[in-house]
Amino acid sequence: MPYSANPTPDGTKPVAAITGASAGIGEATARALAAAGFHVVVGARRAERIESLATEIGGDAIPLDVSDRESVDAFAARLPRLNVLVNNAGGAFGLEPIAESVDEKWRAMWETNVLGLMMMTRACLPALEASSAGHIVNIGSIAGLESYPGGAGYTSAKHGVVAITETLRVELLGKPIRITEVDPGMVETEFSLVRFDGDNDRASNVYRGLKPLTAADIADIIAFAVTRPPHVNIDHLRVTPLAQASATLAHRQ
Ligand code: 8X3
Repeated sequence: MPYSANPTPDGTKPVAAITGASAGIGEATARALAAAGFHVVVGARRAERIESLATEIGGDAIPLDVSDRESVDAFAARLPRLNVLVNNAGGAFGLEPIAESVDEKWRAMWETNVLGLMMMTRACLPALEASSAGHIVNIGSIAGLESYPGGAGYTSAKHGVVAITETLRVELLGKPIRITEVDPGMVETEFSLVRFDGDNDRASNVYRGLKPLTAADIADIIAFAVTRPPHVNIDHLRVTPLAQASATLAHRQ
């Protein structure tokens, strides 16, 4: 990993907080940012997982449910300082057409992907600004740029993330806080297993016959974005496997 965190004025390690860090992109990002010289604070609901990850990378673990305001505020209050916030927590639940929408699944998608991201951002903005070199990285999705059958609960939430990122870009103009959105296509993580409620066959079928991205591929890109010089803002990155041209068009062997 060739990336190196920008130095802080007092020589201490910059702090990065990552939500949804118990697995997948969040976990891989925690490792990548620790390797780049950040002190990493990992948050997720699954406490044992983040505790062992924090021990491994020399960081801290704080239990976090981004859909619960008290949990979000308690997490933010425990951060000593903060340079980078990676809003990664979220996910898709189900693939039903709108005519068969399940209210609880939609509610869960909006609460984690949209409200959770907003509450984390709001709670962390003062510390990010105080750092004089803050950076918010929102993990969106190709589903925030396109729509596909059965995807509306997730695509509408991720379209919301795009709007939030763009709004932050203009609202934060003049403040020392960078804002980046990374929009991955197919990444083989627990994502599809969660979407299909643990159905292994359905989940593995998503990646059948092609080489998907790995969580480490996305973590590498996040590490690149947050280690650019402080005056460089990467607004937006759409990242897919070579074999995926759009949310609905992939080349399979
Ligand atoms: C995951 C990408 O296309 O399954 O964020 O919605 S997709």
